[in-house]
Amino acid sequence: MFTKYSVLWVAFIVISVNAQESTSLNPSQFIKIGKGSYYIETVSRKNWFAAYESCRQMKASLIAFESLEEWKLVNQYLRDMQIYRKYWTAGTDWAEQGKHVWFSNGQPLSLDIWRAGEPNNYNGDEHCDEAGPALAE
Ligand SMILES: [Ca+2]
Repeated sequence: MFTKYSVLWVAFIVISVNAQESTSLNPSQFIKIGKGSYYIETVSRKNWFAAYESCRQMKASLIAFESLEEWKLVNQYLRDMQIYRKYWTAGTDWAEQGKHVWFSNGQPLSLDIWRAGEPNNYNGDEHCDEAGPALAE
């Protein structure tokens, strides 16, 4: 079985080529949560495309949750680490407005895991879906 490598990247809402900050990617920093391996970037804020590009450089992808269980495990980890920031997922409706899919596998978003308002198209030009841990459960 292949290990799935997923990245949770702190979200930077503005879609701008100047939104990038340098970061030193270190694929050895993937951590095991449940059956997957995850890289959690909390410092370098990037727009969705720049974040995705950085994921691909590490042969990973922005996170596409496959099950409620995966989402619960990841968010429990984030709460345990006191990480409450919103992060990018692979969810987007760039291909067809209003139809949100996981960009990494083309599957429609079907899990009820989103913060209020998401998945959305913030400001009419964002097209990308952030997630983040609830403060308590
Ligand atoms: Ca959004």
